[in-house]
Amino acid sequence: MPDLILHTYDWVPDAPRGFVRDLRVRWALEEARLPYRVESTPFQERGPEHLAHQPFGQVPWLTDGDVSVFESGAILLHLGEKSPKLMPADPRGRTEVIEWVFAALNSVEMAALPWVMFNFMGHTSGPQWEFVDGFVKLRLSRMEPVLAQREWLAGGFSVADILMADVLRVIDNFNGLADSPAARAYVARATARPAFHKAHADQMAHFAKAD
Ligand SMILES: N[C@@H](CCC(=O)N[C@@H](CS)C(=O)NCC(=O)O)C(=O)O
Repeated sequence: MPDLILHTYDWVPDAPRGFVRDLRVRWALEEARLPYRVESTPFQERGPEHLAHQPFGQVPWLTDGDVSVFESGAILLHLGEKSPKLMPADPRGRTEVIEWVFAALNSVEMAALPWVMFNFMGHTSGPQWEFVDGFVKLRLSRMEPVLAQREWLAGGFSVADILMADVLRVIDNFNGLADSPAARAYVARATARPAFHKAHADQMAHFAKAD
């Protein structure tokens, strides 16, 4: 039995399928070819067992033997220690990956999340929308020259790219990368990887099982 267990919901509504953050973890596990299995936790009832592992009642979390990790960024850094395919071992390379992991989550996803929610609610006009949209556009405009100059964020492909590409692909889903050709090309490059395809297909199949 593999020690690595990815925990995700047993079911989610159609809209977020293909975007639930367990995909980030599946993707990393597939890139590194680490053996793992998936266990489900109820979407409807988030009981004490769930909250003991993920205090916000969210997914994903990962158990690795008797270690339990929540937050997709923390999970990917944990997995990064297990494979040079996810994070280089040398201190400089590691630090570069870690900084881009935080940038993906704390600089780009932080701006993208309200933008996605506004889109989801169809609230795409008016001063609040202009503010949120301007914030995302500013972040994208800063990412554009970075992504135009390199294939991957920190040398070779790493967990930083899994996170950044996953964040950008949500923006792309609402056509938010129309003026960001380098970001679009980066998302296309990252999601062309076989490990992404497997992770995406597995997530879709997992939630479909519960329909
Ligand atoms: N910062 C967390 C966010 C986790 C998160 O938002 N998970 C979503 C699924 S993608 C969730 O569980 N949503 C249900 C909820 O918030 O109640 C992470 O990156 O792991």
